[in-house]
Amino acid sequence: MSILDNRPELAREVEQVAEVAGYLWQKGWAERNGGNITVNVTQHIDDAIRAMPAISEPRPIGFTLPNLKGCYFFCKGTNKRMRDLARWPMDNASFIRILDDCAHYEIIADKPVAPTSELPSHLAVHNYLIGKGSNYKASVHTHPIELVAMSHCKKYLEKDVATRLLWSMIPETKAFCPRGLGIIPYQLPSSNELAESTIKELGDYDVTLWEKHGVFAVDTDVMAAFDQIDVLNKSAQIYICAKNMGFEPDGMSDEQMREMTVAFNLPK
Ligand code: 2HA
Ligand code: ZN
Repeated sequence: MSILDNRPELAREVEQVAEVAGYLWQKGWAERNGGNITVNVTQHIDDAIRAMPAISEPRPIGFTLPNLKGCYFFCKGTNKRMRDLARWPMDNASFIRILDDCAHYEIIADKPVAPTSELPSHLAVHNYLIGKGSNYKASVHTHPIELVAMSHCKKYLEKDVATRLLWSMIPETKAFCPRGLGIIPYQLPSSNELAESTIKELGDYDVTLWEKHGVFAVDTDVMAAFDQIDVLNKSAQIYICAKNMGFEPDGMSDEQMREMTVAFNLPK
């Protein structure tokens, strides 16, 4: 028996997570247990799921997150590998229920796989998204090689320097990542400080770059969050490829960027 039996919409969410997990591994962005994914699946939860007994004790989230009352999430497991999540999603992730105190969660299915070490930051982000009435349901954290490499240089950590550079490498980047790349100065992984600074930047950006660590992206679903990271990292690869050929790429001119922005009706 699985929670996914006779629940095609929920099963589809899990399939999408598994598909993205496979991409993250194939791209070399998910060494060992690197990265995590959480999806707010509350819209697919029925009364039978609400009545399901917990298969773990209540565990503290670390924050009180009032907008998550009654919410359910599908979360990659801590210490689990993306490449395993791709093949066996229900052995490497679990569904959790947020308890009414909004400060604890419990695992409900299928197996008692403890959620990601970044659960506090992921849940705090979901709490923030719900609070602002967003339709975003998925968050993805991963370690894209070229973007992380760029985050080791102070120049690219100045506000919107990397955004402008990456947008100018290929016209589609601004079209498909119109809010650009927010920058989060280095913080300890899994820390509340990292969660808090990520949330601040998500007011202006869908994708944030954690200095010397990785990216954290949000979007309507897991595939869309992955696509934004993929598009940005592709631009980073083009930039680095040009540098490796021995020249500084010109990038699209300001005029070409303006033309694009108008033609695709993008934010300034
Ligand atoms: O969960 O990438 O930052 C593995 C990580 C933590
Ligand atoms: Zn990480």
